[in-house]
Amino acid sequence: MGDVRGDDRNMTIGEPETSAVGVPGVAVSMRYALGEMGAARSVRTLLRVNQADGFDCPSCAWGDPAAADRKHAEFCENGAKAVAWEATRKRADAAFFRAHSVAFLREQTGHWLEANGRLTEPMYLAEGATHYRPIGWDEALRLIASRLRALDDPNRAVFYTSGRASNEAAFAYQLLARRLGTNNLPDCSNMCHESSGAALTETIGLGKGTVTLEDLSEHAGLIVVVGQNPGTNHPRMLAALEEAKKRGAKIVAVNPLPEAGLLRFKNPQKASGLAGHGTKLADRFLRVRVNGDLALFAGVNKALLARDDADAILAGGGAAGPVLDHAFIDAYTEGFEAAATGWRALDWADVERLSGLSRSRIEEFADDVTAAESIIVCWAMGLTQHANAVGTIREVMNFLLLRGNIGRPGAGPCPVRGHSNVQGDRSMGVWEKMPDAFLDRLRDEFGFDPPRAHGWDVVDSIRAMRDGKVGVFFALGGNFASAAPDSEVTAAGLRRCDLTVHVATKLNRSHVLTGREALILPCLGRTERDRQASGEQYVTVEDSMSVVHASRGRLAPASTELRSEVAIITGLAAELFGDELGWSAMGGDYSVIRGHIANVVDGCADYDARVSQPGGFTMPRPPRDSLTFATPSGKARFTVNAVSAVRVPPGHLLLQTLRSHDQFNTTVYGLDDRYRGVHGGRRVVFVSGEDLAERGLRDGDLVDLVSVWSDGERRAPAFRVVEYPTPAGCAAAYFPEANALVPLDSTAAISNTPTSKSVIIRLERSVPPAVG
Ligand SMILES: Nc1nc2c(c(=O)[nH]1)N[C@H]1C(S)=C(S)[C@@H](COP(=O)(O)OP(=O)(O)OC[C@H]3O[C@@H](n4cnc5c(=O)[nH]c(N)nc54)[C@H](O)[C@@H]3O)O[C@H]1N2
Ligand SMILES: Nc1nc2c(c(=O)[nH]1)N[C@H]1C(S)=C(S)[C@@H](COP(=O)(O)OP(=O)(O)OC[C@H]3O[C@@H](n4cnc5c(=O)[nH]c(N)nc54)[C@H](O)[C@@H]3O)O[C@H]1N2
Ligand SMILES: [Mo]
Repeated sequence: MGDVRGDDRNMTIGEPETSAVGVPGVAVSMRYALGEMGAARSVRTLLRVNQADGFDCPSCAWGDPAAADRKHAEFCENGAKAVAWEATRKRADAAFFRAHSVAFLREQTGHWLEANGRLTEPMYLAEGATHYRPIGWDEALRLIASRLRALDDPNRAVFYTSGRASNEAAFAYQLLARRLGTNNLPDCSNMCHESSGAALTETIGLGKGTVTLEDLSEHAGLIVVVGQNPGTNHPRMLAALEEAKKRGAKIVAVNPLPEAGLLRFKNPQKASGLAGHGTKLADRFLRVRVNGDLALFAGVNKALLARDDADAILAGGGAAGPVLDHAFIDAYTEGFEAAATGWRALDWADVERLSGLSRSRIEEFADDVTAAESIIVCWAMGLTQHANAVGTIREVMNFLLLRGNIGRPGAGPCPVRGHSNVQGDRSMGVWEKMPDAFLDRLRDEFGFDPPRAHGWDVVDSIRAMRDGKVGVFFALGGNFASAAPDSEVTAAGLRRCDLTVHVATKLNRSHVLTGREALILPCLGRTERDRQASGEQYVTVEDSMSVVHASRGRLAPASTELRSEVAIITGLAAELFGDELGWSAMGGDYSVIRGHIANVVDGCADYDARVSQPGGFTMPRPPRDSLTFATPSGKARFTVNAVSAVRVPPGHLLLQTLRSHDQFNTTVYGLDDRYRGVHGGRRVVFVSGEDLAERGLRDGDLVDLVSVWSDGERRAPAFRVVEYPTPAGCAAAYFPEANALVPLDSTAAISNTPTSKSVIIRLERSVPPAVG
């Protein structure tokens, strides 16, 4: 495949940077925007990003400041790249598909495929054909409907969602799938924050975060940033961290890598950020081993408990010590004693070995904790994509509960979401196992019985494809082939389907790893005007802080043939089911969908009126709003999490796969990872000097990465070694180049999330191809 060959002929490696953003960031975003959009269009478009009357940035899910506090330019370098990527003037039109066979396209890199620009009209690949050819919308929708109708079981259809779909599109989409009779609604969240949702639902009865932007910038005494690289993936978060620092909050960063964005920040929105050294961010940097976080948090919890026990003795006769919030624990939680027994029995030697941190470092962290009135823990993929991810996040919740850090200002869990509307898609019912209460309301609203059996998530969908159980694979956005684990198994699975359909803005690898027949349906992006029967439409989205608000595109669509995601879904549904549920009214006027959302989705009463307020409204979060927990007992739960970490056989390394600064997931904007000193290439593996010396390898050598798993080995050839300050025994390489190494069956307990941050590999010197 194209991504195996790579595009790295001119790669250079320099020193990693020690601060994020500042002038280079702004200059880079403008250069990229100008290249894709031209000057006037760049300025006009970028000024609309995240404004109350503008569109929601299609990049990450970070929250927006209150409407009155928004800056003139409320976007970051990487948001600007995402906007320019969508608003580009380049086109992959019918002539492009005439010129290039699918076989040729399959050989190109993902970077090359997307760089051809926006898709312009529906394209169809007939069985046995070598090229995609144009097809009319009516014919395309009729074809999909006929293939869906022909399935002997609706569960032979799979409906994937990527997290960019609006709430209106997501709601209509899940309705279509359930009306058809299946809960096969895998989404990108299965590979992302599923572990967070599982741990939070179990411990606090709500599968998402509880903090607001103001909690971070204005109230928290201590902010712990774990397994997250905000300088690249949530750059606007740095502004909130900077504000927190200014008023005296402390920041602790927990990461195997000294990421530039965790160390210092130069604010591009301020004159002082354009010169000078910027703000120091992390007060303490804990260089944890990959997958060492469960041990670290169990260790700090043990330390806190020991201090509390000691205080109790000093106070004489069992009086409660001040270290733990016993009043909170007694009133609002259950399970404390069992958890405490576990911490007392925990051996410091195990904590040190598994976390890679000394006891004294962890005791220092405990000092930060006891000094802080209120604590927020932020985390992302560094915690969620491990075998023990759910246990790790439960232990983070133990950490917060011990001092009552929830349900008050400046305190609580903050899983920082990825895709701009991934949280909203879940709220709207895109999930293979929505609870019965939701399905009951769906039944009452629409008068049909939704299926109750749980559907397939991403990993189970791939297994089903592999086993020939999927007839139709339909994707609302995303790039399933490149984002999913075990690239070759996933590719083979897609090719076993009868029909693959992709609603997309740009060409990607998933569109060229096709079923027997395939369709590409080009849609409007966030930045574009959306006009339907009742006039101009807006859509709604939910950010990481549970704020729901409107998003309005203003640009002329990339092609007159594009349809909105809502129009495509409601059009297909009308073709499939006729108009019994009012599909054409929904497609013609999105407020009709919002009316249904109000009746079906929890916390959305009066939805249409509330989202049209500037800044929107916040979804209910009972743990924060009223210290109520929707657990079986009504209390927040302490859990017992046996300390563990992946066992790495001698001579092997634990590989994490991560994002460079120049990509949005599988979309590669460019070949630089500026903050880590990598320029002009992506096939690199970061390894510590100790591990290189042990293997007789040097920076610049070419190695194959070989992953080992019970079902055999997987190989990703020809990566350039980069000596890097990662802990000994750990390595890193970029997603999606390294996805071929992630075994399909290597998933997190409970959440079934692929273990993209815990892949056991060894390095083998690459054998240069024989010259012939
Ligand atoms: N520009 C841009 N923005 C994005 C994205 C993008 O690709 N580009 N993607 C979006 C999406 S969908 C998501 S989910 C988020 C992802 O946001 P992140 O989670 O920040 O993304 P990753 O690059 O996967 O980075 C993971 C971080 O975790 C660290 N890490 C790895 N393993 C461990 C571990 O075992 N323990 C600890 N403590 N740390 C570890 C890595 O060193 C790295 O700093 O970003 C969103 N925003
Ligand atoms: N090894 C490894 N694998 C990972 C991860 C990792 O850290 N390591 N991270 C995982 C995570 S956190 C996630 S969220 C997934 C991401 O998985 P996906 O969401 O499936 O992948 P993306 O790369 O975000 O999808 C990009 C494609 O979306 C389409 N697109 C863009 N905008 C729109 C739009 O407005 N509408 C429509 N219909 N299509 C649009 C474009 O065609 C583009 O090519 O990957 C996961 N995979
Ligand atoms: Mo994600």
